[in-house]
Amino acid sequence: MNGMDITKTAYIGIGSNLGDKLDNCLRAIDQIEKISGVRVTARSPFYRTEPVGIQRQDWYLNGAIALSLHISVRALLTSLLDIENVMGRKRIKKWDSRIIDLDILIAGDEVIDEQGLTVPHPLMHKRRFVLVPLVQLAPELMHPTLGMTIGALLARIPEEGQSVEPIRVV
Ligand code: A4P
Ligand code: MG
Repeated sequence: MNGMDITKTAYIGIGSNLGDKLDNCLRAIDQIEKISGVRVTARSPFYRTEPVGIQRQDWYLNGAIALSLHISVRALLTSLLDIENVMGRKRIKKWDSRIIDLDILIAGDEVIDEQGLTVPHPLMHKRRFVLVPLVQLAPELMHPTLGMTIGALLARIPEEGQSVEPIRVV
C-alpha cells in the first residue's frame, strides 16, 4: 500500500444461459480470483432468471460477486473479456445466448462513459436479474449517479416478466 493505492470495491454481474450454467459461473469466479490485483470478497447466491429483452431463449443463471480492486477498471474489463473468450464465448449477435457474460456493475464511485466501457452498467437499475443478487451483497450501496441504494432501486421494478428464483445448490 502506498499513496498511489487505488483500492475500491467493485461488483460484477455474472450470467450464463448455455451448457452447464452453474459450472460456467463457478469457473468464471475461479478465473476472476486469479486476476492479479483483484480479490473476490463475497459471492451472492445464484438465481434462475427469465430472459429479459429477448424471446425464445433458455433461462439464465445469474449471480453477483464483490471484489476488492487494486487495478484500474479498464484493466479489470480487459481481464474479464479474456476470461469470456477463453471460456469459449462467441459473439455472433448482440444479446445472443452465452456461455458466460461478465459485466462490471459498479466500481467504487467511478463514473465512466468511454468507448467500450460504461460504469455503472447502464441497464443494471432496470434489471431484477442484476439487482436481486446484488442486494444480497450490498443493500445499502449507493448507486453513484442515481443517488439511490440498490435496495431502493430493486423495490421500484415490477416483477412482471422478470422472474428471479433462487436455486438450491447441493
Ligand atoms: N462494456 C461496456 N461497459 C461494460 C461494463 N460495465 N461491463 C462493453 C462489461 N462490459 C462492458 O458486451 C459488449 C461490450 O460491452 C464489451 O465488449 C465491453 O467492451 P458483450 O458482452 O459482448 O455483448 P452483449 O452481452 O451482447 O451485450 P451486453 O451489453 O453485455 O448485454 P447485457 O446488457 O449483458 O444483456 N436476461 C437474463 N435473465 N439474464 C441475463 O444475464 N443478459 C442479457 C445481455 C440480456 N438478457 C438477460 C441477461
Ligand atoms: Mg456483457
